Amino acid sequence: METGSKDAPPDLMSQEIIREIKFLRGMLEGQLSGFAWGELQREEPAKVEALRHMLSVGFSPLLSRQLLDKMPSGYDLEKSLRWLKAALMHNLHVVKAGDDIVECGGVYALTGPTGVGKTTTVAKLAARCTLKHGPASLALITTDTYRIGAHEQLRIYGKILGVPVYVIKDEADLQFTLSDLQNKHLILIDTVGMSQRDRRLSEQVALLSGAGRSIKRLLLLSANGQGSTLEDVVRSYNKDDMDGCILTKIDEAISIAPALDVVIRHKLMLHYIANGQRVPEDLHLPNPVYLVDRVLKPVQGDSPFTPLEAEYPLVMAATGGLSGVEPTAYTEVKRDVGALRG
Ligand SMILES: Nc1nc2c(ncn2[C@@H]2O[C@H](COP(=O)(O)OP(=O)(O)OP(=O)(O)O)[C@@H](O)[C@H]2O)c(=O)[nH]1
Ligand SMILES: [Mg+2]
Repeated sequence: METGSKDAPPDLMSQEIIREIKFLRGMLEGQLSGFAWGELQREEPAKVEALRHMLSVGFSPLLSRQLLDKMPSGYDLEKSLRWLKAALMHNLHVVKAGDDIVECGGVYALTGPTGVGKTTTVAKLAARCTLKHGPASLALITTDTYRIGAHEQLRIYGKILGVPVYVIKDEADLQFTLSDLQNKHLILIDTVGMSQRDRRLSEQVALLSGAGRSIKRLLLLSANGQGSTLEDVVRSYNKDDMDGCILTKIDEAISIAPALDVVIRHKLMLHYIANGQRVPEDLHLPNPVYLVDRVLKPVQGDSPFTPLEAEYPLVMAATGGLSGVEPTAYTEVKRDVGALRG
């Protein structure tokens, strides 16, 4: 292999050397992962099968590896899949019936990227609340003053339900409106759809955190989104400021693994799932048994995104390797899945 010409300036030469070292390192990691995979396959075939299954349904190599590392040795395939289901359920935090938004009340802002279903979900929640506690128990607020006619969508829902809709312009306006609505059981704030890469996102955060009455923030994640995009959304919306999430468009997702993966790894409390456009029918409290059952169902048909048998070690190598090779993890599954052993 050539390591640059003698005449190349020193900066260019060192860049070339670094590139080659990286290339060699990648090759070495690939080979080591191949060995590790082969060894694991010999010693723990059921673990490898479970790992392959997780990857093939769309879980990230990071979560797959973290869970499989915790799986006790010596299980057969059936037992390992049962353990996997239990571990996923254990790590999926869901709101239980009776503790949900409609029941408990409060002030909730629904945030998230454009078109994820914020306004529709506000309408679904509002309809539920109206049915349960009456229209007087509820108020709707929208911060969407940017786009022409944007608040009309919410106004129409408000009109149908007999619930007032307030359009607020700034922090002071929000504060004033909230203090006027102290007697309401539930206040839902529909926010402007914004790309997670939009710099105005910090303005939105300031608006919501500046208002006096404490506003709980829920992040809406579209279950049909790609794993890395969902990851980017959760990071940009600062998961630590969030009081949980709602998964929308479950009905459109071929696999809900990327969405559940993000929810599990970031320990987001899952409040609801939405599985269609109908208001109010297509909103449900999350059922972990159903979700985990569905997520582990093999993805139908051939997908060009599913690795071939021989490619699994490469996938693991490219994303941090098998056990023994430290992943560049930004989060960890910290809850003790060890409690499930035995
Ligand atoms: N299939 C499906 N469609 C949904 C779901 N939730 C919302 N939608 C549809 O997604 C589209 C966008 O929904 P909106 O509620 O306007 O989304 P939004 O987040 O308010 O959009 P912006 O305000 O533009 O950011 C509409 O056509 C909804 O009917 C769902 O769970 N499943
Ligand atoms: Mg909207």
